[in-house]
Amino acid sequence: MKFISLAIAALATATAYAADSSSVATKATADLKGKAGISAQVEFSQTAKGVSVKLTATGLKSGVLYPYHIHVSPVPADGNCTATGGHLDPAKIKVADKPYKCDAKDPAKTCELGDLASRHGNLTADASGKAAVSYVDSVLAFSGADTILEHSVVIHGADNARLACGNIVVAKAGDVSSAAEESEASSAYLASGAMHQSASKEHNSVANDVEKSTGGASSVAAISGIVALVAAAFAI
Ligand SMILES: [Cu+2]
Repeated sequence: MKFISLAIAALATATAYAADSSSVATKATADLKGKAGISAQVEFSQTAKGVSVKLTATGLKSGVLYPYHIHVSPVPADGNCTATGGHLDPAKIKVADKPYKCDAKDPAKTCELGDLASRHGNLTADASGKAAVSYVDSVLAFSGADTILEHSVVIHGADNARLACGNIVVAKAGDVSSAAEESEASSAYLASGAMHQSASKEHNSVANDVEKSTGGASSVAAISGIVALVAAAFAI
């Protein structure tokens, strides 16, 4: 019974595959811009251990620490980063009457959900002003109270000024390389190169995801595998 409803959900989603796959999204991107000359791209993708985050930024100054977070509100059309509000914190970890100290070893209880910098370190640039970070975060999600969708990413300067921001949007098929490829890639730059692979390669990536899901990955991955299969069937 459960399988049938899953299959129906997958069919319904596959029908609307190109238009809106947000109900079972497992990949998202954010394109950050700002007036300070800093730009950044972030890829989020669901893995069995959490959400993989890959960020590359340019236009930074080396020797400066740049905090960055997921903020509650989307960036408006005018690009005003201040309008993104505060950090994403659905569990209300940062209450006014206690000092906030994010312990990366206990993120669910001590860290604002959006406080990526406190869990994974501030961004720092090389001599050419580039930064690249890649990690799997155990508390971010693609659905439910802890979803990252419909929110935004903001990079701050050392003075906390908001230097660049962009919305987290569901990735179209092929925008983000598969989790399997990501874990094998030796650097974020390699991974971003893999983003621009051919259509036939993308189908291989989908096959990898399905294999993973049958190997006992989360139900989200399983649903995405079914959707991918059905979508592939539609494409043929
Ligand atoms: Cu912030």
